Amino acid sequence: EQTYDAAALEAKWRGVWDSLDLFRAHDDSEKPKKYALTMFPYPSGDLHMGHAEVMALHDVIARYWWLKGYEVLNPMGWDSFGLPAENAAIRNDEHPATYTYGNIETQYQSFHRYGVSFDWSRRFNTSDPEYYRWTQWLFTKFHEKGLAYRKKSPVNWCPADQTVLANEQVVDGACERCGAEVTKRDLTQWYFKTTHYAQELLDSLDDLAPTWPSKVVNAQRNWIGRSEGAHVTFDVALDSGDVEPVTVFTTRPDTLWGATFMVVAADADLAQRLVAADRRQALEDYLVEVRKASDIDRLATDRPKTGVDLGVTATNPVTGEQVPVYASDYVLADYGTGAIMAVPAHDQRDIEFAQAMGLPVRRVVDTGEENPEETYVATTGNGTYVNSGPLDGLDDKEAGIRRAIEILEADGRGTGTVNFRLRDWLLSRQRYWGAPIPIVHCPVDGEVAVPADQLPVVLPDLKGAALKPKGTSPLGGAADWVATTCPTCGGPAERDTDTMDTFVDSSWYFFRYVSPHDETQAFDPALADAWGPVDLYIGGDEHAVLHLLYSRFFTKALRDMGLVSWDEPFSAYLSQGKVINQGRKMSKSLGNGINLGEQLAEFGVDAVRLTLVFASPPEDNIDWADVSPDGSLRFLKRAWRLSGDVTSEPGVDVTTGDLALRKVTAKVLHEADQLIASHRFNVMVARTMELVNAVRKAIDSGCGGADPAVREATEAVAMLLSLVAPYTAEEMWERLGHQPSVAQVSWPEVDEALLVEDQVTCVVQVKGKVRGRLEVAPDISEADLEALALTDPGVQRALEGQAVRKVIVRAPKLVNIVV
Ligand code: ANZ
Repeated sequence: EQTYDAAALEAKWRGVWDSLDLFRAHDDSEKPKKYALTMFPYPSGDLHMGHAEVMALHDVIARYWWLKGYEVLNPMGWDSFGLPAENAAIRNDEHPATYTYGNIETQYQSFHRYGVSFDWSRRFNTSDPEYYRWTQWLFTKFHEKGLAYRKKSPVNWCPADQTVLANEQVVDGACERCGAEVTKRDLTQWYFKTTHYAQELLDSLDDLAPTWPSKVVNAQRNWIGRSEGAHVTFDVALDSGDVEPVTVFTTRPDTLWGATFMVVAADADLAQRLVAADRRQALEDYLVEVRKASDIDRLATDRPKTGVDLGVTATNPVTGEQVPVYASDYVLADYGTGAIMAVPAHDQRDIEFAQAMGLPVRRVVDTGEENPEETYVATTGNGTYVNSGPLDGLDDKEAGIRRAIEILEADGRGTGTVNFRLRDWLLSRQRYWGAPIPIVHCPVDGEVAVPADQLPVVLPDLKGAALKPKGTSPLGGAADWVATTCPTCGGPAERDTDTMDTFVDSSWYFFRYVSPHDETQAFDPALADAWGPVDLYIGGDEHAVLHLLYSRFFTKALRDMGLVSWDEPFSAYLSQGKVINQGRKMSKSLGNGINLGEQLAEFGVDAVRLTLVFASPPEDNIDWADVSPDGSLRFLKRAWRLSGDVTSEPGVDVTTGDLALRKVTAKVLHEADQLIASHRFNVMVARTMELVNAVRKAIDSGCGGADPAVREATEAVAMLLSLVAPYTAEEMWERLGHQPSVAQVSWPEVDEALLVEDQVTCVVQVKGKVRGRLEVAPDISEADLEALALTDPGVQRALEGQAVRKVIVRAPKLVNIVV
């Protein structure tokens, strides 16, 4: 009698699988194609429990598709540029590549051991020159189309890390990484024009909504942030005597009659242009404070309102009134036009500002609530317009907005417009370990893109202290590298010294997988059409907005360049929960981390994978304190033992087998299809466990190991288990007398006849006496059962034409007729 030894199975089958080259995706296959993708890892350290979870879930789908007869593209690689490698290099006085490629090798070994069905022949790293050459090429294409451009703008700046931070990296005014107080800096930076696709990125979300999690769709909708409203122009009388027209964006042009002052963003150029000479110093003093706050702080409603009177007035275009103009930090420089008309009666932030500064409040919509002029609480709902000239008496907000826009458009003081919250993507970084921006700055020709045949622009070899942040890009220190010639005129020129945000690398990697070794193009358009778009993408919540939105933007841009025919990259998206421990996120400080390597050593790959898939629906968190890898291991042994108890030969005629067991097998296989389609992998595992119990019972107490139904059921167990516990499944398959690999079998067609449920007997009573018995399906509906009962001959006789008063139906077992 053999024993189950997880480590031995792993060692045995890994080698066999490698030699069989099971999961290579063939471009020329006749089979229908599927593209399964899971987010590629960042190479910091070894794989952890989070990776283990997502890979286990992802592999269920990929392996299932193979069994269902698809040619499956299931690639893997590394997102290998980025800051941690650079910081480690500075610490250890080495090259970032040392850290990066060392960790990649470690992670590769772990993936390999973990038995995920990746096509390793397509592996690449985004930091390989063979890859970033094409990242750079795409940048030049975007540049050519006007989708990549430079502009000077205030950016969040961490004085300690000496780098630009994205808004999301600023928490309570401090750097997310080091805690230093973040300031603002004006820098010339590269941007991708994501806003060009704002409307389309929003519209396509409707198509994705059925197959993407609603929280991701909603997060993207909010991020894109479409608002309908109007641009309204106020004339501001400057103290120089000139008049400067200032346009505001408002979603409530209907409240213009209540606009009692104007506010401009304190840190916008506009404030500098408008401010009266005797208020300039006050503005400068105020700005020192403003630069310390993050946008998120600035928009917070509970923040005390502060600001500066700019000493000039504006003309309200509908009332003709002169209203004061203020600068404040609650108005953002880069949203709308950076200036607002303040309607304190109906906007809470405006009324708080009015209260703080002693400015007038005028109600123009009577909502029936207490008057904001007295309460200093803004009313924002629908109501009847008052004090609003031509709008007076109207009582519908939408009608009011329409009317106001008509009035403004009639005399050229405003227009209806749509505004988006989405900003262009700031993609340049003053760091070393990224793809260099392939632009040459020439005194004659200006910004010149490096031609395709001169790509890649290879990173100069810098390491250790040369990488230390100093506020300018480390690439600037490589004088020989910076000095170059202009591709257009051949004269002396300088290379751009910024590198690209690593999100650029990951915005197109799923294209590269279709032809990863192509040296002539970024990807083969025909193969992209053949394989793409990705049928199911699995990844974490933290990428709900940035990575997923950037990838969508890239896809639309590439479509418009004629490089691909699809316009959304990921047809379906599944966001998996986290692995936590004892109710808390795993962390060093809590000391509750679970080490993947130790779990694998103790329970084996299959038991860990099974535990992760079985624990919960994929979207939910898994608390490692609540699961039992030990129980998973016991189950795997139980399943494995079945394969030793089957005594019939492979290929035996199963139709002569025990009918009851055959029905259980058919039902489990049938349900598994539906469960996998709806991503309820945990229930699929539960059904597999039920099947194992049924076979065990059949062997021990009924038909015995020779019954063909026992073989049929055990083979089904091996096949189902191959989705989650491939080593055990492969061993079972061999013990059942088959050649490897179970990963290559065809999912059996289920005989419909076996799915028909057995009938149950229903008793029909008339006036409390049994008058009939019906053989019905166990899931018969109450209505069907009632109709059937009333037409039963015995029941008809008992009724003798009496009127039925009531029928009480307890499907499927009882019908009681009252006359
Ligand atoms: C007057 C008004 C009256 C407004 C009212 C609202 C209510 P969303 O929906 O988020 O697009 N606003 C415009 N630009 C701004 C900026 N740069 N910083 C801060 N606030 C700004 O919000 C649009 C509304 O936010 C605009 O409509 C404007 O205030 C304000 F009863 O204009 B409203």
